[in-house]
Amino acid sequence: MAVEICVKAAVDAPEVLGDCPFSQRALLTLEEKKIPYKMHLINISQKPQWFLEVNPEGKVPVIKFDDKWIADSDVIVAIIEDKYPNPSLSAPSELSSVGSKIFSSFVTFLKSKDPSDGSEQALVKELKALDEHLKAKGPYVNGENICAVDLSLAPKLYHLEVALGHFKSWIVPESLTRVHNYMKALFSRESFQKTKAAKEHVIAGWAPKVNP
Ligand SMILES: N[C@@H](CCC(=O)N[C@@H](CS)C(=O)NCC(=O)O)C(=O)O
Repeated sequence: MAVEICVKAAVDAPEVLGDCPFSQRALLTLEEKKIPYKMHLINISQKPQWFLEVNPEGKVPVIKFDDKWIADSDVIVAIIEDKYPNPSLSAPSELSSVGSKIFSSFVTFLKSKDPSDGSEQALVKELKALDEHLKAKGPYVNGENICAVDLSLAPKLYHLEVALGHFKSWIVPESLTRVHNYMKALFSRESFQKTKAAKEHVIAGWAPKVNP
């Protein structure tokens, strides 16, 4: 029986895949391991009763294994790795912190209305650190092969590119060539193309947070 997974529907089009980076991370893991799955799109502003019954916290993604629904992308990815070890996506534990502050720095900068609050510089600092890491170890975080850290970062970098491009006309500095190549490599993978939210849905998802 195919694995079942609940992911976010687009906020402005509940019949299509939405803009949740944690949902995409779980989908990317399934795709990279070629695990068949059945996807349920959850309208976050009108969660179905059956979904709240299996997952009272109400967050996506949740995945069903052995008749049990499991929440949280960290837990989901660990269980998938355990049950389906090939191809391995695991990486040494010291790599789990690579790029781990990029998403929160991006959100702070995206929401910032004060150009002098240092939020842009804070994001650039995190992206520079990633660039340095990739220079030493790339093209992916753990070298030649894609790993779970990349699959966590990929949707976040996509949101960063789309949302900062749209709301602030901002792009990752050209000097960070390894980050640019990394994003290109991630975004062009078949798994990413199959699981990404369309740009307009990413923008619609962030709009209420940028202009509350
Ligand atoms: N730590 C969770 C975060 C999941 C999460 O925040 N999901 C958001 C969508 S991107 C959600 O379900 N929000 C709906 C809600 O909080 O009601 C994970 O990694 O899975």
